[in-house]
Amino acid sequence: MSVEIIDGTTIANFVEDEEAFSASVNDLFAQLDADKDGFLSYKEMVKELQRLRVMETHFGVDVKREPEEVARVYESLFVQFDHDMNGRIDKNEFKKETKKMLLAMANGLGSLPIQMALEHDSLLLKAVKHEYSYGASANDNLLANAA
Ligand SMILES: [Ca+2]
Ligand SMILES: [Ca+2]
Repeated sequence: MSVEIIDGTTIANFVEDEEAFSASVNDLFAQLDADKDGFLSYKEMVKELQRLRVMETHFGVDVKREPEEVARVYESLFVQFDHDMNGRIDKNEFKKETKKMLLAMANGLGSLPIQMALEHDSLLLKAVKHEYSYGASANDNLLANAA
């Protein structure tokens, strides 16, 4: 876990960098695909949703929910990912929906930076690191131009 400053631009830049974004999403997909069959089952997805604590926190405040309610939300999220409704999520579906969710989050954040506690392997932390490396290479270019 690390605390980072993040804003909408950081996320949007990361998502729009096709190469960096694809690599990160593929990593995450491989991590979640516990039985390595190339698809995410409902069970595999629920694990990730639980890890992200989608339902347990609301702006960092713990909220008690009924188990039935949690299950309903997980199911509706799963269906949202499962575009062709075949009961499993393939890499394309996962990437498309993750992109959509991150862009929605970027829009929500706008240009107002907020402080967020990010897990070490989360996509958002990768977005922050992506910005660092992008900033670093931009500086290199400036130095190269100045020389
Ligand atoms: Ca699987
Ligand atoms: Ca599917």
